[in-house]
Amino acid sequence: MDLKYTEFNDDGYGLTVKVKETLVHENTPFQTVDIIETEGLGKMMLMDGLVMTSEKDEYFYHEMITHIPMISHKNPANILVIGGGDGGTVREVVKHDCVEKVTMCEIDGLAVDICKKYLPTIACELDNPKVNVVIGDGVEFIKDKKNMYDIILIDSTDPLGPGVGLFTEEFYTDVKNALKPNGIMVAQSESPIADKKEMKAMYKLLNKVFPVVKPYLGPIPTYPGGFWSWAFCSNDVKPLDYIDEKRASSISNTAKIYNIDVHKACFALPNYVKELISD
Ligand code: AG3
Repeated sequence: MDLKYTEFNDDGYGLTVKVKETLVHENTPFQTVDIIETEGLGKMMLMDGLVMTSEKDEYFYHEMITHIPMISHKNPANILVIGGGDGGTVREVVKHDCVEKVTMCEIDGLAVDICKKYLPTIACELDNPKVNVVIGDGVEFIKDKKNMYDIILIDSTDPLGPGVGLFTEEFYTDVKNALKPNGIMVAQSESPIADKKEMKAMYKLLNKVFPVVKPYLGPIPTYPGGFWSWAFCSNDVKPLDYIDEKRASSISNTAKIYNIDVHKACFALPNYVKELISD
């Protein structure tokens, strides 16, 4: 039989992958987690039926969410990842030698265990001694953290299910207060092709909270629309104010996506996206 999986977007089209077999189908207390063995993309992880990551194309997302803010900071030492239970973002963060501590706060402990077992090339740094995995709700975790982190990365699902609380003005305000001076938050901010409504709503809230809010863009073959955005937010740092050239070149030596040209270019926005994110 010819098995296929399609994630449709709201406009009724989507990406289809050929599936060899389903390895995991688990209802955790928070969501459904699937691991499917695909024909061309290795293992793929779905949450509530939405594509989160695949072995063959995960770097498009994980390099962009991580290295753009990390290299825009002079000395990122204390890092917080909210969500990101597959570990891909943490794996990229620890590539920066200046990092002293990474805390990953993920709500779904079972999802982390599944990723460790089935996606070892992605989850491989979760046991690194610099990494502290907290299983809990990021919305609660951040509340009493003040002036603590150099970089905060919001590696969330879509604004649905357990991810909803990570798209509110209250949460963004707590994140802002948890940043140190010169700190940067980057949050995944949906597809400028498939999720225009969600993006507009998210940037409206971010603009209320942070003095600096700039989207950046990149391709992701397996996400809706094939094209994705991240929000670069800060109290005091503008994108491209600073690029740590030494770390940028050492990271780009082994990266598949990241280099200084990509870093500089990703903040260029098509006209309709500029319009979408302005109030
Ligand atoms: N975070 C998921 C981004 C949202 C994807 N949305 C979708 N497929 N509808 C990525 C998790 C990777 N660490």
